[in-house]
Amino acid sequence: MSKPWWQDKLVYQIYPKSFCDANGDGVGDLAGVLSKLDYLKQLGVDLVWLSPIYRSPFVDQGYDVADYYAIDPAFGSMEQFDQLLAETRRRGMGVVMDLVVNHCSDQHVWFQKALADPTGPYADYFYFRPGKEGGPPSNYRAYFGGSAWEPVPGTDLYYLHSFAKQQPDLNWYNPALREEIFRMVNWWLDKGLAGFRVDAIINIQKQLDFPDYPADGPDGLASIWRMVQDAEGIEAFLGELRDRCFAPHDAFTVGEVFNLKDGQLRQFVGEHGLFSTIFDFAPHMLASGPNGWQTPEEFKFAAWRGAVFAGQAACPADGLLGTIIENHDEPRGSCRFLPAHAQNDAGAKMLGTASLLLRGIPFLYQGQELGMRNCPMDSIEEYDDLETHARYDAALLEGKTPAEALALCQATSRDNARTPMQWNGGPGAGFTTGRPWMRLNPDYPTRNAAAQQTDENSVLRYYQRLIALRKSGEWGEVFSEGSFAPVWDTHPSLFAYRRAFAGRAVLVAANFGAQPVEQPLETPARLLLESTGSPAPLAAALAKGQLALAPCQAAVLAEETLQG
Ligand code: ISL
Repeated sequence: MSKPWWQDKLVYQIYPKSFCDANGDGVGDLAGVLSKLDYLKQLGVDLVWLSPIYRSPFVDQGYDVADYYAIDPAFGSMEQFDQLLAETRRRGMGVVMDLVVNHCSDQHVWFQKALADPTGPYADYFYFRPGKEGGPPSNYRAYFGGSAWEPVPGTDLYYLHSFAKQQPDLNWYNPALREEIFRMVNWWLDKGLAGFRVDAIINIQKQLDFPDYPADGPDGLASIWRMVQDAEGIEAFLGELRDRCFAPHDAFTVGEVFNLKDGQLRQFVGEHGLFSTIFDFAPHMLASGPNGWQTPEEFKFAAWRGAVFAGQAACPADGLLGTIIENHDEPRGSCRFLPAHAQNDAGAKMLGTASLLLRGIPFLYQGQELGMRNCPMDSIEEYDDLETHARYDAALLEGKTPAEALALCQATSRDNARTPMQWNGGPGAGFTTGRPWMRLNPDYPTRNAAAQQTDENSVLRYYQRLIALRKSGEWGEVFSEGSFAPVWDTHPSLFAYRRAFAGRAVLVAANFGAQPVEQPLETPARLLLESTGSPAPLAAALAKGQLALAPCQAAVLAEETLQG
C-alpha cells in the first residue's frame, strides 16, 4: 500500500471572519489571510482549512451558502482566492475549503425556485412535505431549536431544516441534486484545491417517512438527531461523492461526523475509506452531561485520557483520525481539557504536546498556538452566534434564571472561539484598524502573536518547536506512520504513550497532576523536547533511568532501543 500524500500533513483552521482584516471594515478577509501565510508557514502548517467563504447571508456565519461558486464580497474576490491558491502552492502548502451540503441558504437560487413553484422540480431538491393534523409533518426539534419544519408560504407544505430555518436541508435522495453537488465539488477541485472539510455530513441520510419520536423536552419536540440516527444508507451517497469527485482528484477530505454506529469507522477511514480522515470528537462529547449541553461536565482527567486512547485504539491500522483540541464550534481547549490548576500557558503547552503527537492528522484552530482562551460575554445580547441564543432561550424554558442561562452560554458558547485573532497588543489587536465585528478577548494586550514571537518561552514558540519535531527528518516518520500504544494508562495524572516505527520509538509523557511525578523508565531515553523551559531536573532524572515531571510538564523522549 503506498502512503497517501496527506499522511504527514498538519492542518490549520482559519475562521475567516475573525482571522485578519486587511481593509479595515472590522471583518476578516482573504487579503488578510494572504498577509499571514508566512506566519502559518513558520508555524509548520501544511494545509489551511478555511471555514466557509462562499456568498452567504451569514445567518450561521457562512454555513448557509447562497452561491457555491462565488466568494462572499465581505471576504474578497475569486481573483484573491486564486491568488491564495497560488501563494499557498508557492510555499508548499494547500487550501482546504468547507463543503456545506447537508443544507444551503434559503437565499440560494434552488430554494427560491422551489418556493416559487412548490410542486416543481426544485422543490424536490429539498424536503417539501404536507403538514399533519394542522401542524408540521413530524415533531422534530432542529439543532438550533424550534420545529425543524417551516411552512412553505401559500401552501399546506412544510420544508425540513435540521439547523436554522434559513438553512433548508438538501435532498440527497434526488439524483439531480447529487449531480449539482458533484459538479460543484469537481469545479473547485479542478481549480487546484487540496480538498474539503465536509460539514455535518451524517445528517444527509433521512428516514423518508419522517416518523415522530417521543418528546424529549418541555417544548414537546424530539431532537431531529433521533431520526438521523435510525436512518440508513449514507455510505452509498458518500461512496459516490468519493468515486466521482474526491478519488479522481486524490483530494484530502475530513468528515465532520458524530456518533458513528458500530463498525462504521472502518468504512469511513482507511485505504478504501469514504474520507481521508474524520475528526475524533469523543473527548468533546464528554462535556455533555445527562442532559446534554444543559448539564456541562467538569474536566475529568481519567475519562478524557480514556476517550482519547479509545479513539486511538479503535482506529484501523490503515486509517487515521483527525486529532483536534478546538474548532469554531467548541470552547477553547486551554479552558476545557485541563484541570483548574493547569489552565495557563504551561497547561496549553502540555495539552498541545499530548495532542499533536498522537497518531492521526493534527488539526489546529487559529489562536490555539497562542493559548487563546474563552471570552465570557457580560450579557446575552453580546453573543452573535444563533446557537448560543437558542440555548439561552431553551435554558429559560427549562426554568433556569437569566443568570443561570447566561452562565451556561459562557461555558458552552461557540463564540468563545470566534473572537478575533490576537496579532499584537495595539488597537484592534492587529486584527483590524476598524471596529472588530466581535468583541476582542480582553487579554489581547498581553496574549498576542507579536509578543509571543519575541518570547522564547511563549506558547507560540513552543508550538513551533513541537510541530518542527513532529515533522523533522529524524522523527517525522515515527509520528506520521508509527503505531500508538498507551503507557502507564492507570496512573492518576500521567498522560503517556509510545509511538514506534521501523525499530525506533518515542515516549510522550505529560503530568496533568498538581504534584511532581517520578516513574522508572523501561529503557534509557534521550530528551527531544520538554515544555517548561527548565529541563535540568528531568535531564538529571533521565541519567538515572527515571522520568521526573513537574506539574504541567510534558516531555518527548527518544527510546532508540525499543522495536517498533
Ligand atoms: O449533528 C450534530 C449533532 O449530532 C451537530 O452537532 C452538528 O453536526 C454540528 O453542529 C455541525 O456543525 C457544523 O454545521 C453547522 C454549523 O453551524 C457549524 O458551525 C458547523 O461546524 C451547520 O452548518
